[in-house]
Amino acid sequence: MTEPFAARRRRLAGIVGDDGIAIIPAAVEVVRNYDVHHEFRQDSMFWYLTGFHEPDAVAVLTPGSSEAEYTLFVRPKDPTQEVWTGIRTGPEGAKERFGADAAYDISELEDVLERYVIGREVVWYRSGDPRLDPVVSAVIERARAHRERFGGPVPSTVKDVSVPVGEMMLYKDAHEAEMLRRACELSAKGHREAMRFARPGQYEYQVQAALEYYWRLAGSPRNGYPSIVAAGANACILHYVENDKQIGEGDLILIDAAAEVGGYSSDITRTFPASGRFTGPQRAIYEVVLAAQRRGLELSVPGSSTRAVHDAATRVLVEGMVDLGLLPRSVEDSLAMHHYTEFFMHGTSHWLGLDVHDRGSYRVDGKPRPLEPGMCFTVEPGIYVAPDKAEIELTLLAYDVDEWNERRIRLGRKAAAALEKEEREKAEKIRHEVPAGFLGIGVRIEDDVLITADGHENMTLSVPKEIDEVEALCAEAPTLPLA
Ligand SMILES: [Mn+2]
Repeated sequence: MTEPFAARRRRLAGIVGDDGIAIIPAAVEVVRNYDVHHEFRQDSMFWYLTGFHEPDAVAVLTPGSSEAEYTLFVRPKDPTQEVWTGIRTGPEGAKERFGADAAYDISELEDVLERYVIGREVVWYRSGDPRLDPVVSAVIERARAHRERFGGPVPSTVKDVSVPVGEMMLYKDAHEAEMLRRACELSAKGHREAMRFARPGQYEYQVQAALEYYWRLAGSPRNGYPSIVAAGANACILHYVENDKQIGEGDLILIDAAAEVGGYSSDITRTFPASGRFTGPQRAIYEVVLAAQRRGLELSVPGSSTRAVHDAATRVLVEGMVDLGLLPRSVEDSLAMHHYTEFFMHGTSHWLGLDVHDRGSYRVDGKPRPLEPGMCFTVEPGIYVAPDKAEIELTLLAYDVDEWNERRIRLGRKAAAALEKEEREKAEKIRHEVPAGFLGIGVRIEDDVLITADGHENMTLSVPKEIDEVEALCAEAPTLPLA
């Protein structure tokens, strides 16, 4: 299967043009401990353009070149090494099976690049790769020296190639939509089994095993990101991945976990009671988060924006927080003074694709980016009442996030932070007692949507989230044997 990759390279080549060259590195292997590497995961942008799965590779596009418009640099064939670490494609294979016009041993990269950049004015490269940065700099430097002697154009500009590729990646093609759908459906199956399987007394990692068993069995080789299985107050730690605590009788279990299919990740969060029944306070918080999530989904339509989704979901959360006594002031004050960040401290949405937090800009021309068909993102409001929030201090200072962001650009990050601190210190503070029954409750509900011509497709709808449906599924017998 080389066609979707070739089509993407043609589009990027159109942007790079005959006076440019694009250099895109693969991911590198990372040492975990002596003689052992972390599980290898290909760089998403490199994969998007090449479909090539090995580390230590570089893709180069030179549009209009008579020699080769697409070149892959790869690890050489090496029978001794291959016995230890697996079959390598090698340069010949890169041409035959991955559509490269030319392919070289990665050790020839600098020599060949030196030839390739001559006559090209723009180098499309995202700096930050510690192996490749010095190579690209050296090659540009030598091209300048070459021009002084022989004349001709010189690479005078370096542009971030991840900007145009990020724009491309934002609009999912039919193949990508299908992969995402499959990742979502398969991930959903694991979540449904987790609701059946989990019960008090188990360890969080045992529930994790049930989820991941399903994914592997259903054909996903790997998780999209480290699974979060958080019981009780652990749910208030946003990126909790220890997953090693015992599940208590009255705990809610928050699971934020999903599998990858064809490199594409789903991203699902559900929160359900270990005992199978929500308590009163858990139900109260859950209903607020669910209402906020529904509101966010309503706004997940063409012409809207992830900002509009966030603002609308946040308002519903704040109405609930004020109603439940989590916050003392009016809804308008709590919004303007951002008091809700005590309990809701993250965004509602992020792009989703090959990366669980996919590339692509959230704003264009200084404004929230309008949603368009093919865009894929999450809708995931939450409320987290950490156990140490029995009494909170709130600052009576209204501010506009956009204004503060603008100030950060104008003054610089450090000066803006100092000013912010000063304003906060000057402002009046109040103390508020949080109703004790809510302490230690954390709830997040997250679905994945794909924007369509007239609305959206919710790809993770098959995991229940209505309270009675969640309780009904928790009451079902697990299909996996309990420990
Ligand atoms: Mn997410």
